[in-house]
Amino acid sequence: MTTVVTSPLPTSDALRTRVREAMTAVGAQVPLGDPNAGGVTASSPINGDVLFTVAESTPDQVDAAIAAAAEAFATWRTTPAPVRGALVARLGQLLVEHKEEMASLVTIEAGKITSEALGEVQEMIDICEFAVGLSRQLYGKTIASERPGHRLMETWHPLGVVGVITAFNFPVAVWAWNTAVALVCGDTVVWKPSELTPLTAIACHALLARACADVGAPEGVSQLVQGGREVGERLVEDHRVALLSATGSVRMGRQIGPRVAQRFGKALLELGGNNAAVVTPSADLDLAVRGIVFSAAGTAGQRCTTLRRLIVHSSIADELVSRIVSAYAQLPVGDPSADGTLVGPLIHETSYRDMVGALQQAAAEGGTVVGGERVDVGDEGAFYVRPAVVRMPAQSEVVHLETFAPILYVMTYETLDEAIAMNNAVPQGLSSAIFTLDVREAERFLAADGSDCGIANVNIGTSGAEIGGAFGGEKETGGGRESGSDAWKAYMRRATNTVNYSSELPLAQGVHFG
Ligand code: UN1
Repeated sequence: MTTVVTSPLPTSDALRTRVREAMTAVGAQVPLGDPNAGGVTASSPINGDVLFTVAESTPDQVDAAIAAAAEAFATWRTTPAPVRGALVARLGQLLVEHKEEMASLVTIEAGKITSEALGEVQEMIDICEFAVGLSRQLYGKTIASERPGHRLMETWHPLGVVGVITAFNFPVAVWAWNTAVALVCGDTVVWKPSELTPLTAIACHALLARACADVGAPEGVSQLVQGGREVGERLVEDHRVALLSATGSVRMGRQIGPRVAQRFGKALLELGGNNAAVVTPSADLDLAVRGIVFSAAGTAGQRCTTLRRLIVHSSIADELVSRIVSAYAQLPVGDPSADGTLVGPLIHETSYRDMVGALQQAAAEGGTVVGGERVDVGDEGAFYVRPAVVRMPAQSEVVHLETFAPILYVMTYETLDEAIAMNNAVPQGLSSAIFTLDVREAERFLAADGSDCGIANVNIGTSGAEIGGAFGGEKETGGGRESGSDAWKAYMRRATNTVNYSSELPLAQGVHFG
């Protein structure tokens, strides 16, 4: 039996009060409209109600935001990188000071449980720290020249205005991955957050504006525009946007990628995932169950890194599934802001309908569904579900789809080759994992003919990556890399420089000319 931990849910008035308190604490001055006014509606999946409205950016405002970012770029790009780092350091400090208020906004707008919302803000703090260090390490290479008296090197320079389009499920961290790195790289940013999370965006932006004022950086380095597809399209089409970094569905990426390429802009795409974990006979099942349950049911299945497919050796499948099912039965579902809740709401009704549709299709394709029911929280407008485990006879059509909800499809395998082939058989290639205590199996999974994903883990789940690594995936996931490692290179332009300090002019490749 699932325990619903909170009844009744907080009222809309209580949620509005929490929003006002958090916004005031972070210094966000933006007036929030009446829930019935037009514009971008700020609702909460906690109870499904519209809490406020936020003005949608007009085409002129989007144009002005891009122009202001382009203007700020002219001075920001020549500001020394460690000085740019000081801005990001200040942003990081402000995030530390306001961690709880920011997390509370994430919980209200995205429905994340408190611990995960705090984790998301921590992810912002972490990337700020990383970017500050990076601000002293934007290094190029010196390469041995084939010519005497010549120096051959690479230098990295700021790229320009970076357009950032983010999704509802990581309403603040993904902005921070892009913005912290872009700012130290000398770029300026125009951000279009998800229409579902306008408030967290206003709060982030207010903190960055404060950081700019505190360190004397031009406020124009960061711009916020609000709205839906049309607003995003302006960023996609505008030649002043040198890099468009977009997180969202494969469908969205298919539209954005070619259009940015058409104008020879750069695109960094972080699209869907359909992540699998392979569990081999040698696996530590206690550890595997914990990793699987967090990855599959955490964030109510709404991470792009969520574990959606379990590929388990036939000899341990029954035991593993029964342990997962009993762990699921103990997951408290309900108000994400209440202590003890582990599974919060789906973002909206469409998500719930998609989940119902996928489970029906899975059953039609021969699947056995456990869980997946809607949980009654006493509010018709909110969509809470029990995470579902579905035993599938094979990896059929529905398993190839990414349904943004807590559905874990379980399939069995006999040989590791077969398991790896199943891992790689979906169109997306974001994250993957293997649970094994056999070093040969682990290494095989990570090898060139192993997992084809951008992330491949051993003995941890598919979600919850640290910021220090590059984040992103292959195939329909879009190929982009954000966050740590050398992902910064996507935010800069590279120049190859050859300096001749001799008094001769030897040509490369031994060419003689005159
Ligand atoms: C996303 O869902 O778009 O690895 C990002 C994770 C998080 C980021 C997820 N650090 O699950």
